[in-house]
Amino acid sequence: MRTQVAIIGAGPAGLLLGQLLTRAGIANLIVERSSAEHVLGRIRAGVLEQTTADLLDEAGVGARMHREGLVHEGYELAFGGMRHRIDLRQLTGGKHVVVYGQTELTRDLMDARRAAEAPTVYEADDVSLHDFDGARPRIRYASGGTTHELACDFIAGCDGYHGVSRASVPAAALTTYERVYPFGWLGLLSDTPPVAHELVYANHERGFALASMRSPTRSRYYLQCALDDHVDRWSDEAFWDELRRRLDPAAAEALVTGPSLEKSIAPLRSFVAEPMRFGRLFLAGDAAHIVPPTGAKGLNLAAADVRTLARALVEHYAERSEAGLAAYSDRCLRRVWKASRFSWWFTSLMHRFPDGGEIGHKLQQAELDYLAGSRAAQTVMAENYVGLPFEG
Ligand code: RFL
Ligand code: PHB
Repeated sequence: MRTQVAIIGAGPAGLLLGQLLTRAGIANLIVERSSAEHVLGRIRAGVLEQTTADLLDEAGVGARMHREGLVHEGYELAFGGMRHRIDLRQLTGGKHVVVYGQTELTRDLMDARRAAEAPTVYEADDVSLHDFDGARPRIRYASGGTTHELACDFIAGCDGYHGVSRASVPAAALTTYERVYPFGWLGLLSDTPPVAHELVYANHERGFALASMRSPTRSRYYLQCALDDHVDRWSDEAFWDELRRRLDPAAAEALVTGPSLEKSIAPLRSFVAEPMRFGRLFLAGDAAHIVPPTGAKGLNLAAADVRTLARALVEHYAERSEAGLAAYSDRCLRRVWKASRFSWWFTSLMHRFPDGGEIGHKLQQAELDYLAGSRAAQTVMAENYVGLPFEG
């Protein structure tokens, strides 16, 4: 068996890369460890930068996002019992974000892939990568009780933080940078109207809270929790009570509660692996980097990597040029580090740190107060939140 680009992982990075390559006439095969249902069952990102939305259009999968996605021109910061609006449109010269769930985006990409009859192997076991430091890379995987080998020109490692791609690179060839935060996020999804029209990020002495949404009738809320906490310890009632305490009084009053559809805890981490290319293996998305979700950047960075990789591969096949492939890692990492910095900063500003003490909380309050009164500070925040422009 042979293809041009073997893609490991059918998350948003792998599916979007596959779609862009298929449209450009470049043969690709995706191998995914889980089932399609499992991939769709993971409740994750909700906020798309305008550049990500534009890329979905370019990939021909933007129609439902335009119909059902919610355009947000601002969001609110809650602290000290009040809410302060960050006006994205005014502060960035007309930019916005789109609230559209990762589940929906993944479903659109899966549908497009099926319609294009591009091959995906779900429930692939024992995926392994070979000879990617030479001219003839191969991948091997087991499916339906048989071992398959696939020769290819390039391998795209889109298999997330725990995937096999990054782990296959010799340790000495990668430098990794990591910070694990001393708390997690407990998320709850419910078929209740969102508490506000826009997202509310709350800094409270009991911990961070986020009010987000998936649609006018479906809400997504998060609470900062301890690292060793467990979902079983949180009844729906306990979740709603704690959320009410952390939101401003007006939001707490307006909150509509209901049974949870899903509850899960995610740890928070900053992680970057450098470089993002090793021979003919290219890492993209969470396989190469993780950001804490506070800045809503993870999915957007995955899309930005894929944009750069797809352009480089198209250029390679059309013009026999190595320039884009050679520049891939540096180009991506410049954006990755800026998004990592923003995500770290926003996380540090909004969460209660166990060892931060009272002074930590006071300093956060001062910075939030400054932010609320300074257009310059708000502009910095807004231009990072909507997504920095692409360079080159
Ligand atoms: P994924 O989505 O993890 O997909 C990787 C795929 O690879 C498969 N895989 C393998 N396949 C074959 N062989 C192996 N050995 C394999 N090992 C793994 C996996 O099964 C999976 O299907 O990575 P990808 O595609 O890079 O996409 C990244 C995004 O999913 C992630 O960055 C975002 O979800 C992060 N994120 C957010 N990003 C945003 O831009 N905006 C947000 O609002 C936002 N909110 C969030 C988030 C992530 C969260 N959690 C749970 C970490 C909120 C949360 C709570
Ligand atoms: C979400 O809706 O899941 C979401 C929104 C904004 C974030 C993180 C997660 O910063």
